[in-house]
Amino acid sequence: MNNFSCELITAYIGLGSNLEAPVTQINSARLAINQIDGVKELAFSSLYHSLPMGPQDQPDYVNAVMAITTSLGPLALLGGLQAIENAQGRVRKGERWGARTLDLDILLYGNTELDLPDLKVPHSGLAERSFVLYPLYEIAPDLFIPNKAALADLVAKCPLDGLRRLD
Ligand code: ROI
Repeated sequence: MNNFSCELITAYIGLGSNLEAPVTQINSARLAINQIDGVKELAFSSLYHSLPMGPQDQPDYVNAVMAITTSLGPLALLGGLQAIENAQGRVRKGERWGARTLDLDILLYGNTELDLPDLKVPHSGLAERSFVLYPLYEIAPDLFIPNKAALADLVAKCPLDGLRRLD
């Protein structure tokens, strides 16, 4: 690398919402992510309707996955995503796995494996979450999840759990 070029990483972001017009939340987040300096959209999955994982006394979710290229490091990218969550009214309550207007997770950051207090990639819940695996498979069927398996194998082992594409 030199001063005139910088590495571009392909990263995948999971989007989820189950409060305050989830489809609008996801579409607004997509626009906002495209406005982050150093981020460019490569692909965006269909929107999916999913049943809540975790506490069941909350509304169903809308989920999607976005592929980007980025010149940002993983923590700078995380900061940009958290600023969007906050701008879209995310309230961080004590409750684990509660309802939220917008959740933006870095699922994968190139082939990097990270285990930091604020960021674990590949995302730790990925293999068990149909609402992440199926949209990801839609836009990147040949992906290999670092230190895990081929995405296609993870998808084959993961029940749909009520996941369906929105039309
Ligand atoms: N459940 C679904 N279906 N979709 C999500 O995005 C989602 N996000 C979460 C928890 C609360 C674990 N459950 C979810 O953070």
